Amino acid sequence: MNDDGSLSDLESGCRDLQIELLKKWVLIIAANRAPVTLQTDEEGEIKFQRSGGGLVTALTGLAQHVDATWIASAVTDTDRAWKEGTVPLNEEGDTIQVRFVLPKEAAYDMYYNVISNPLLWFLQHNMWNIARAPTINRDTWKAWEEGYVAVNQLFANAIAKQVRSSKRHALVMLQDYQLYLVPALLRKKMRTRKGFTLTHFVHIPWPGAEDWSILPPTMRRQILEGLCAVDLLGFQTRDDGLNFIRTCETHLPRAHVNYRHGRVWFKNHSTYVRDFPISIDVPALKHLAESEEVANYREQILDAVGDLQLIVRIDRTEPSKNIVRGFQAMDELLDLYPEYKGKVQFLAMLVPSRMEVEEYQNYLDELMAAAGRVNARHGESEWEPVRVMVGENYPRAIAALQLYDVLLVNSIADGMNLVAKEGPVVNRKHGVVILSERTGARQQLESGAIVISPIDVYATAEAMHQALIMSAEQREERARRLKWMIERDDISAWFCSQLEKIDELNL
Ligand code: GDG
Repeated sequence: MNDDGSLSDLESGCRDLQIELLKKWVLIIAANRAPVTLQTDEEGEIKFQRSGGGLVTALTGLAQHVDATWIASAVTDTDRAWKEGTVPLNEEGDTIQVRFVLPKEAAYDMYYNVISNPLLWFLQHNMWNIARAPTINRDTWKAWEEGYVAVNQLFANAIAKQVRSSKRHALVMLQDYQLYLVPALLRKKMRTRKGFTLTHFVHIPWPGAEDWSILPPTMRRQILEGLCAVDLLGFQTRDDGLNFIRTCETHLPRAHVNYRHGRVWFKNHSTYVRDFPISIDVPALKHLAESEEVANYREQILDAVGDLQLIVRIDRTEPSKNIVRGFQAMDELLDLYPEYKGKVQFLAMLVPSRMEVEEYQNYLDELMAAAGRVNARHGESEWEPVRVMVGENYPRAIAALQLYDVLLVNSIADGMNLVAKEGPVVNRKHGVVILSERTGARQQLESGAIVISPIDVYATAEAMHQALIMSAEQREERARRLKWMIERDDISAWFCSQLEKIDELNL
């Protein structure tokens, strides 16, 4: 916004393009999760609660100009019973059509809890220790065929139906690693290249070609053939895109690639490969940060922490977030600089994640033990160095982000990491961000953060020390820079740059 509250030229130019394009076309988004959660209340009425996630927000405000449908998996009985309909996005009356695909529970379980997580997620975050795991056996193949392939087919069928039901050209935007097979299945089903433009955005890292070699050739080929049916394939970073091209060159013999132009040709179809770093909804985040609810949590945290310096992390209980090494770094910090005892508090706010998967259950135990170890080694009667809060509470997480002196983001691998973008926008103390070099966020935020190797616990402890003693001027200069960069490229810019690319490439 300009000072007078009007949209800047760039924003309004982009908004015009979005409206112009989307007025002529219909928009179909397909993602594993819906933009809302449905719950049946005591009277038996269905209540909609908007889920987080930037894409929904990017659409809000445009929704009045756009004929948009969101296709997702039904997860609960309420989803299954409801099937499809119009869903409110905000109080201003913007709506979106939501349509569920209805996999059988067993199929969904295999697609989600065996193949998507952990097999693909672990592969793409370099977390398999292949001397021991994964082991692909009959059950995995069954999960592939009857889970992953089957659910992807359901998505392709639902999208095809939606495309056919519209007289206008459709822009189909697929999201993430659960839906890698959909593009090829959809093309097969439609039997024509006309009538729709197909994009896919991969939210998680795309590792090197050699990492993909741990998958059996059939699975790998199906994934790559799937993605090579897309018109515009988006990744979080340039490196992810280059890794994808290299993976096709290595593992898809009939593909032709061009690195300079970011293109892959396969079976008479060309795919453009580009990076679109995802971001956050800055105005919505600021609005929440100003709320009374967040203010109350802020008071609670301040009461508990007093005038201690605060190191904060906010994550899902997810091995790729590297929470255990974060605690080990705190341990190392207190060994190296005992003067911090009683002066610094590490606050970890953790959201339980994927508790159906064994690796995640074990990781929660492991990280609690690691926190306990630091407290047992360094704690004093009035002071516990590490506090862990486990539970889902977004407003409380935002309150913690307002108060950090140091924000620790030390993921082993991370597509982007939105916490690294939320922190500098809401923080009130010119806090310092410690950022893993293996996050997508590094591509944009490197110059305002202290960058570390996530494996190096010693360097992480030294980075914490450097951040804790940094001069007020330096803190302010870095914090301002980060905030400026994040506010400039928020979620609307992410959405818009994809539409601009589609327009520019005439897709
Ligand atoms: C994947 C990729 C990529 C925090 N506490 C709660 C809560 N949060 C919010 C955070 C943040 C979001 O959840 C987590 O986003 P991340 O980007 O950190 O991580 P992933 O969940 O792994 O997301 C990632 C992202 O997709 C987008 O493309 O950046 O690399 O792995 O906004 O503040 N949300 C809720 N309750 C909480 O208690 N609902």
